[in-house]
Amino acid sequence: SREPITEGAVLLRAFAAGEVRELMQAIDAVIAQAPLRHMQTPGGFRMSVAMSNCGQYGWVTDRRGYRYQHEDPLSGHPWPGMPAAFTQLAARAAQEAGFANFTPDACLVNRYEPGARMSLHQDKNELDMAQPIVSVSLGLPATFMFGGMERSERPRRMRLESGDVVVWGGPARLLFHGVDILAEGEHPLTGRCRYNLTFRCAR
Ligand code: MD5
Ligand code: FE
Repeated sequence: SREPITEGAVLLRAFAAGEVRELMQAIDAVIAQAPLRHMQTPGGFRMSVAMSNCGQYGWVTDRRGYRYQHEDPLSGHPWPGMPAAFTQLAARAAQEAGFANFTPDACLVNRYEPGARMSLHQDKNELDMAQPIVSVSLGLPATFMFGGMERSERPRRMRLESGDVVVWGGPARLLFHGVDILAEGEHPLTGRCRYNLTFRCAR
């Protein structure tokens, strides 16, 4: 089903539900090459979400700031390639939401364990804000929060479950958003974790 969330954002409920096992296998292959790690914010805090990347560019943060880079700072090698199953899913989802020819060059892999969260932020390290971001939720459910163009706006809350895909484009591309503290749980395919894939056009 295609459910509008707010102007520019579309929830494709269970869009990837039939592919969770295959996507998790592809994630395992990516993180075998580029391990999940807790990055540091520019302010010196350790992120509770563990992250890795695949594709031409990867999103990183450390004391020097937020940026995209071609190499994994842990290894000095390029990030693993984007699995075909990822590229195809992202393009199909974007198409469904009205964005033809979406070809992401970056995929951020987020792993939330119980207690992990992501505080309100905007994604604005990408060059072309006309390109949407496609987000795929896998495993344990989470409460996603999205607000307005200013941090002060009180966010709306929405439950995201395994296989749900959200396409954030147009006026929704720069909304403040985050993920509430993940609750305890166990999922048959991901264990005690929620994974989120976010597909972006970085350059
Ligand atoms: C997550 N990740 O569930 C989310 C999914 C991140 C992040 O926020 O930066 O890794 S991406 C949701 C998103 C992307 C771009 C814009 C908006 C939401 N939005 O305008 O609300 O781990
Ligand atoms: Fe974000």
